[in-house]
Amino acid sequence: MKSYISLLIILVTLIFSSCDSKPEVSLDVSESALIPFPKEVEGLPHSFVLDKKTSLYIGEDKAVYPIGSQISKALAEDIGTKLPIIQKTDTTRKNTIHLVLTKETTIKSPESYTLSSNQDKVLIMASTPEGLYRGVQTLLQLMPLQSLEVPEWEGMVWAIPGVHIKDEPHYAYRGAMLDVARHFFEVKDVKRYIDLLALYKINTLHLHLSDDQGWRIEIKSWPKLTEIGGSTAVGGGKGGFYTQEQYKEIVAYAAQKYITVIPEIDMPGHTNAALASYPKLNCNGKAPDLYTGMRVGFSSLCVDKELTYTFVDDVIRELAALTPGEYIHLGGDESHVTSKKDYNTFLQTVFPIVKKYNKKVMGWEDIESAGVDNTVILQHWTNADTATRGAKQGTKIVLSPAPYTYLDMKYNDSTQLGLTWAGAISIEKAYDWLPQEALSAAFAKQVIGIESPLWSETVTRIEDIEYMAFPRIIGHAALGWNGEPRKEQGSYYESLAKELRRLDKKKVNYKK
Ligand code: TNX
Repeated sequence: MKSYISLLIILVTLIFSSCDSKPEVSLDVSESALIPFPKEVEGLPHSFVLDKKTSLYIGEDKAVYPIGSQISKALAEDIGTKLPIIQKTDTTRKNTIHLVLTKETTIKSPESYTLSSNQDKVLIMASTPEGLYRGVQTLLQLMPLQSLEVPEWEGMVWAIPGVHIKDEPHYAYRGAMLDVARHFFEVKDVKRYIDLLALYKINTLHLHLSDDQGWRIEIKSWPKLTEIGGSTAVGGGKGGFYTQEQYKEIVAYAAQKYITVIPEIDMPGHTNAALASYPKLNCNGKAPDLYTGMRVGFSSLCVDKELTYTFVDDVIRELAALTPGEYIHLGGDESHVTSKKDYNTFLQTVFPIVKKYNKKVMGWEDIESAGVDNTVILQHWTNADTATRGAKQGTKIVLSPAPYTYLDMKYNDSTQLGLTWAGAISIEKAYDWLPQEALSAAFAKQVIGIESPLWSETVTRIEDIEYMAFPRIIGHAALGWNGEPRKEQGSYYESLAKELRRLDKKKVNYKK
């Protein structure tokens, strides 16, 4: 009995001393760089202090486990130790971080979440794993860049400011497009881009998989597309392509970050690489040479040949099987050598093929002339009248107006990389525009979001991607989440200035 009592005394002392060992910290949330800025943020007086005994409660839903292990890993980079993951819900415990799936949320978007933190715990709640994932990105942005010195406690701590956040996106579609056709990028580079996009709650990656200069996705029924069509790039480099296995790996990697991949096979124009791979696809039966220049608008599939549609059917069938997302992007831009009549006939034959494989059509605004409906997403890039004609037919619209969103445009005259046809795009210009004014107000409801295209004529390495994309794409992500630039004096730019330190830590080659 006596020994039990002394054991109890020892235990109680231990518990108290471990409580004592937590210092009080009051970090102000305004010190954090929150981008996109959440819809509602209220600062609370007491911060949550992480230590070696902090644990992560993630509930029993299996879908949440990968999110838990991603946070644990991300925090480990700072605090040097991985939080233990507990597959239970018990929000009564102190010194805990919780991911809680709940049906009781009043907010409707699948990406909405709430995040509260105080001295006892951090609680992220959402009605979907996706919402939890977006909330986790906010939590990571609340972590200070360095551990804090707490003098009265004599030591360094990692803390998260006390806060109550309620958040949801304005636009459901927030995308990035990467052109892997003009220059090819390895799987690891695409993954690195995905990692960076996810930090800003971007949820769609559109891969431009084929163009005049290269065919980048293995199609098993037409192997020469990659063997020949994938063998070079702009400037005559070595090219490359994704095997279907590698492509699935990209899709799965993106899915862990709740990013949907939309594959694009551009047609009927931008098809020289395919035409060079198979003489029989050409109207005259002769294959053109591979093309390594930068011109656009000179190639077309042969609209009158039956084989063209067998080809397109095979490509879409194989691509649809690799695509968990709803949409396949058919390109459709700049078909300057296809007559308008042929262009429309071609697309009217191809739209039903996409439908047959249970996918929906996305295309550049140009495709509206073929007749489009409310299942179609039109991507507006250069001609508001064309996009408006599509919107009148009921389509959804994604905004990629070139003068604001084209990441391949130079920042200014002295930018080494990039093109100039849509004008220079400074960091400010990328952010300071009103998506709801891109088309007439009558169609504002059909606008589902914003996408930032990065064409790769001049971009050859991941460092170049990072340079052209960052930090402009952060502005696009914020615009897409908030719906408009935040008017509060300096607020976005102040956050961005802090955020750049986080990009430094991640060794991102952003534009200074
Ligand atoms: C226009 S945008 C294109 C691309 C080029 C890009 C260069 C669009 C639908 N077509 O083929 O790569 O300009 O900025």
